[in-house]
Amino acid sequence: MKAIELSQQNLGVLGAKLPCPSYDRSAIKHGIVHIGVGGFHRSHQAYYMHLLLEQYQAYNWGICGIGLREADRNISNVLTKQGGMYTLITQHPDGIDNCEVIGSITDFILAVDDPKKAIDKMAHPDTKIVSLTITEGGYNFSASTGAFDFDNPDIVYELKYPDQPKTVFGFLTAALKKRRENGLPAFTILSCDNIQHNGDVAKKMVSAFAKKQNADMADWIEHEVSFPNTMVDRITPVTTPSAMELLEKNYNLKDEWPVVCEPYIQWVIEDNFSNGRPPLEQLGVQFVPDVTPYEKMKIRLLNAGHSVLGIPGAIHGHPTINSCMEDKVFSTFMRQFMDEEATPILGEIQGINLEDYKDSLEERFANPNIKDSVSRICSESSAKLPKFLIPTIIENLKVGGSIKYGTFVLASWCYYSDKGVDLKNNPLEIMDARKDELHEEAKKYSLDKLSFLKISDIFGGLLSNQRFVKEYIKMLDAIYLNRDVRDLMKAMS
Ligand code: CS2
Repeated sequence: MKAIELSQQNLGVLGAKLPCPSYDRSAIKHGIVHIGVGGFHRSHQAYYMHLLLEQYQAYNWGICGIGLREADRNISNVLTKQGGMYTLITQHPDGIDNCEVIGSITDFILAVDDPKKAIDKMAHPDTKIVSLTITEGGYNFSASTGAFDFDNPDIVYELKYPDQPKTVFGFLTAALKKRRENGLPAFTILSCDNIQHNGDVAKKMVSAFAKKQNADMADWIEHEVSFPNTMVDRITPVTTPSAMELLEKNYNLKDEWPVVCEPYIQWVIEDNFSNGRPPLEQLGVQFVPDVTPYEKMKIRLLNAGHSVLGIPGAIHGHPTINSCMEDKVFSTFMRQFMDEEATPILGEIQGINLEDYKDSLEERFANPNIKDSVSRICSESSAKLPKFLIPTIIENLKVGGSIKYGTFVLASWCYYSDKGVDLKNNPLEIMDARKDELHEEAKKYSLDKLSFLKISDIFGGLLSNQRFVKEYIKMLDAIYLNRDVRDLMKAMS
């Protein structure tokens, strides 16, 4: 039997097989324009908006997706073909998969093809929020100084030609300018990336760009645009062909790009919006005056915990995070990192029992049904580690705390970047915008043990800290000598 394609027209037939949107999708207005529609946006924010539409008829809060890069062409094609819809497959630890069709995204604009259309959409009176998942690396700042990178060629270009934007900064400022000219209120810029103080960082970067472009506009942005800080959480592995096969087998449904995720979901947001917001508190989203403790806890435990497993895990040959967790040596090492290095720095977090939180992270990481690849976790480590792990090491150095687990992960990362193969000589799937540079520096190990650490915008001042350097060299030598990180991790616990 020919599989049924996911489309508005087929929802009637599909609705008999699995939950599908019951709201009138043609009545949805785009209160939200989202830049960076990847798996995470679709398992998290778009899912929340879908629930608001289902349960609270929030017709003003539908989503129009925007892709800024050529690399977004695939998602653009699939979503356009499927009327913005996709299936969300929630994978429970007991092996049960819940599948439902999500309908909150109803349009998609590929800005590389039509920048004006994207600007007009953001400048439309219905748009109240422009939200972002542009990854940790998308904010265009130097990891060590935090300053906006004006040397980026795309930034140079769009500063010269403001009506031909390329990056998120050019698009946001062009759209805000248009709103101002049209007498419309500014939209909120809602960052949903894993960066501590993501709203403050977004504000700092947008303002730096705007100041250079047009001081008067920068002033308007300063006063009119709000940038709430947020903490977002839902583990969302890369979609593999098995997800498509599952839908075809169980529902005779052909979805070209479903999303898989864990059951857990959390969103904490500072209640500071320029132009209204959806009633997300109805769904358990937490609105708080200050998101700092939550984001710090999540980034320093969950995201760092992932890297602590993922980098040595890749070298050892564990394919997924759950396979790392099945290996007692890895799970013990990760928990010790959390207990001895991350927790003392976090201190007390009001209203949260950190022991329970860490226990729940262990359970989530161990979900055998999720199969979150270590290659996804290690991807873009050059942007992630300066936010997830290095600050914990720096803060421990300041107070004389333990640094051995964190340092071991950085030394493993050098080895990983140098060798590019696992213990059995299988090539590692390394995805990092700075992959070549990392490899070049790492492979100088036999000539200069500190070469990797000299990439100063990643490692900041670590190179000048004697205690750190001593520990790092000791670990690096042990890893190069022994090759199997697992033996060393076992000896450390
Ligand atoms: C992961 C995150 O990218 C990573 O390294 O730690 O994608 C993580 O799965 C999410 O932040 C979970 O909310």
